Amino acid sequence: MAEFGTSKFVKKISEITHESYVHGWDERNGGNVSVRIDREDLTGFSDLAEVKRSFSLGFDARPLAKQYFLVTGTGRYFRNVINQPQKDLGLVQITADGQKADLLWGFEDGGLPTSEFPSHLMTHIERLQVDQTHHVVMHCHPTNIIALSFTQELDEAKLSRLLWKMQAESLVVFPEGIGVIPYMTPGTTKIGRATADKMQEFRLVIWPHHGIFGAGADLDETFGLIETAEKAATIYSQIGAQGGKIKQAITDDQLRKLAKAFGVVANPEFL
Ligand code: 2HA
Ligand code: ZN
Repeated sequence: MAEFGTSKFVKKISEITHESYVHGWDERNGGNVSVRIDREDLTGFSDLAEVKRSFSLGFDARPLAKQYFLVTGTGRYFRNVINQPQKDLGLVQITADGQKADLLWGFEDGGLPTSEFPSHLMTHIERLQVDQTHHVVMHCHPTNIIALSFTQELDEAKLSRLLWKMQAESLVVFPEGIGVIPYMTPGTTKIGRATADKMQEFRLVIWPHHGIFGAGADLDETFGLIETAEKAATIYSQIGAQGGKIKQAITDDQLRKLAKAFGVVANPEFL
């Protein structure tokens, strides 16, 4: 394992990318993560005074002007981040005019932020409107969620209810349900806009035939959110593997009791 310096964010993002890889959700360069870091939490990054390079963002990120993001690099492999975080991660600051990102640390061998950086930043903008504690956006390729996007209708109510009913945990962890966008070409501002629009209502958004986007307060919470949805989808796959016949299931009434017991409000459009 590499020396992480003293930033707790570099250590944590390295651990989470490795875990996601081990789960099988980040083949090759699949997946990307960004963490918004508050100014007072920048301790542990050496020498932030100098702008090393600048990247054009391709959209107006003015709502995030001056904000700092630790982000994975385009083309980089999640399985490697833990061994070379200074190459595969970069700390950038959005410029005052919202047009560019200034590199302050990392990407030491010439790297650039993930191709999905527009989707990440647009999502950060929307999540901040809903919840100021939100700092993390994570994208990866969880196998069973992707499989669902082939076998199920791309309908938010139906997908949310299916995932809620696969285990008692789902409704408690994502009571608002799960969003879904139509299939689109990745790495574009168009898919970024569609994802961010869904993030006004949801913290999880399925990219059909591709993967998932999750958002949350910190890396543990965001990864846990994706893990919970993928666990539910895995149970659905296993039910299929066991013959697909459901003898007994969680009822709507049981979901309502669950929500009440855990003090969460289930999306009233879905339940
Ligand atoms: O970072 O997963 O969607 C590679 C991808 C693009
Ligand atoms: Zn992807």
